[in-house]
Amino acid sequence: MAQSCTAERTTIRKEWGEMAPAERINYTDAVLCLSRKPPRLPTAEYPGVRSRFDDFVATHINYTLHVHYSGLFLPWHRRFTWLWEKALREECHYTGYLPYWNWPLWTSDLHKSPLFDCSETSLSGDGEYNPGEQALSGGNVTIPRGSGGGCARCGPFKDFTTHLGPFSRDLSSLTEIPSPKFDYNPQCLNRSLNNFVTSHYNNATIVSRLMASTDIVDFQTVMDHWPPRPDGVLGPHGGGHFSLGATMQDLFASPQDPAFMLHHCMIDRLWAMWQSRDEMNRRHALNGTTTILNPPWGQQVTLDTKMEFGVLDGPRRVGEVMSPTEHGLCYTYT
Ligand SMILES: [Cu+2]
Repeated sequence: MAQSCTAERTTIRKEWGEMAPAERINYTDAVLCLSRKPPRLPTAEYPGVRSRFDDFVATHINYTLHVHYSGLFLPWHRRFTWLWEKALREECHYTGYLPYWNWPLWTSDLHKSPLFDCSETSLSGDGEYNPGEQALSGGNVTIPRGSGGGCARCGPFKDFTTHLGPFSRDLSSLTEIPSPKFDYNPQCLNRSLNNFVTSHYNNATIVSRLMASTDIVDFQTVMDHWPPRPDGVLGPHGGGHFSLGATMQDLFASPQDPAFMLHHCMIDRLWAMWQSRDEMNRRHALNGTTTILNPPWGQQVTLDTKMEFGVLDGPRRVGEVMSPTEHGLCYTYT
């Protein structure tokens, strides 16, 4: 039985920019450390999994078709990011807690943000300019190209190699994990900072609208589909993914961008804040199924729905993660 989460024991997750330079380096060092540790997943079944870092990527790939655009999105990623924080601390000497990317602070220019300014205390920055990168128009999204499009060549992740993906962006009629599944495909970290995307989808107005959501259906709609017109199919969740480049845009393999966990930490923060403003109606509010895009035949998520985490953790009931201060979780946000 876990110790109860008292006020003194509650850990505080901070915004990247409010962490001291040494704390940020402690974080990126720990991420690099995980990328050098051996994996727990078997290489025979998972040829592309070469490190402990890749255990997290492959686990995300494994459950992608259940935990996105579904009723499991918020609960599953809450536990996933918490397991990441735990691994950094227990396996790689990280002494802090998971930082978050507070989007509206840096929408005017990602290149100048402490997250992506390419300094030694950043998460690396833009990629090299790739003249071949095109504007994106797929489905209902049309967004101009970003400013990079090639490999990140500065900052802590300048030599970082990703091993999994890339996956196609076409989500239609996916019923199983598509190729390249878990194939080994070494690539550099691709970045293409996109101020158009972040300023349209991650601004303060959208965050306020998200926090003003009247119920969980509304909250999820804003998160993934706001603004509703004319090209509002991204929402702040998709906005964070599409403002960083190809690695982060990959629905399956996006945890390979070191900014992934900070983006999802912000999503978790906003969900936690929104939940705490109306305990009665929001603490246990769920909506959706256990299948991507909530098909009519999907199974509705309840507090008793089991979530899987592969080699990272045992199965967890959704009800175990509805609060960041219960069932072994014990954190809050600045
Ligand atoms: Cu995800």
